[in-house]
Amino acid sequence: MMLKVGVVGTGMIGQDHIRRMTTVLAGVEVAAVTDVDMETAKKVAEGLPGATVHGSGEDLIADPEVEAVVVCSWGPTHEQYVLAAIAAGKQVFCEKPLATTEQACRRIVEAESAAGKRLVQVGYMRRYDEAYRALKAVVDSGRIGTPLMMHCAHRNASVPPHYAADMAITDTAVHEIDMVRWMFGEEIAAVRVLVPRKSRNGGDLQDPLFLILEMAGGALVDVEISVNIRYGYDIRGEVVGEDGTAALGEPSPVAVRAAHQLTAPVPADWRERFLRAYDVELQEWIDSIAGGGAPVGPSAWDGYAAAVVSDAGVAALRGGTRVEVSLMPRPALYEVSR
Ligand code: NAD
Ligand code: ISE
Repeated sequence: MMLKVGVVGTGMIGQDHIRRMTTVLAGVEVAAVTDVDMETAKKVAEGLPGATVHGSGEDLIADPEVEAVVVCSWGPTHEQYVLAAIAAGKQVFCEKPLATTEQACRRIVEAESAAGKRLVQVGYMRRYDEAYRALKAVVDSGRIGTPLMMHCAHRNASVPPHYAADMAITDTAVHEIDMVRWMFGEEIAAVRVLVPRKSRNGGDLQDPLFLILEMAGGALVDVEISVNIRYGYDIRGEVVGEDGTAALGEPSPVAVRAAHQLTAPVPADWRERFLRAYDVELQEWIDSIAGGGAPVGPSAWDGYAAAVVSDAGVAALRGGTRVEVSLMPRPALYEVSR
């Protein structure tokens, strides 16, 4: 049985997910694509024999050949496609963020709750990364005692020209916002954002930023966001517990000692660093929904909670103050998520 998927947005991650669905993963076929940039969509479809190129995301979602939808367009456009997929009763994997505002995510949560079954999964792939899973296993085992703090760094070598000021929080830090909710198994209660001296590499962006997330249980998480660090794509995380610490290992499988130097490659970007995590994430999604099942990965509720925290982060950045996070009551549909 092949699950027939339609992809909305054929940019960087859309093309990367199409590559993995056509050459790496099992049980899936890309049956349709669309993009507001029709030239790109048509070019991508040339490598997909039999795939239909649709003029809009809505047409693609309505196509009876399309059984499930993968949304890889820009964040502010996610809501319309996720809502259309829910209305059509089709499963939808939406790249992060679920949507770029709390209100948009709330509308998605409400629509899915009204449908009465899980139809949405959000692309928070750290939960599928081998290193993050190993780190969580240590934390959950109790070996380092109760976690007190976590130090995180999220460094991009560079970002594209359309990357706007708030995206350091809504598009980049949002990964750590989701990850710590999952890692600690609790919500984030408040956010502060500290602003260091500006990097000369960041143009008009306030880069880097330093977030402090207060967990509901009292632990503190700091997150360095650097989006023009130049030297590579570097993702770090260390949990400090009462009795020990545990950190993500170095991603490179090799370290070379030569000519009085110790060197190891640093990934170029997210595609390289999280290559396997994206594979596992999408394969698990495909396997969970094939044959009419429900997804078990990050839910619309997780997408909503992350958006509320990132909204609070943006307010904290603009106002220079500590901003508390207030979530709506969690609908019954999501009681078992996370
Ligand atoms: P991109 O700019 O390379 O591609 C986005 C594509 O969407 C473009 O081709 C654009 O023309 C298209 N598009 C824009 N509006 C559209 C609309 N209304 N309908 C259809 N297509 C539309 O960006 P990207 O880096 O591929 O990012 C896309 C999404 O994936 C973003 O939400 C981003 O946050 C997310 N992303 C996730 C990860 C991850 O690590 N999980 C990594 C990169 C990007
Ligand atoms: C991008 O959208 C991603 O999701 C990447 O994982 C992240 O590192 C980058 O900062 C975002 O812009």
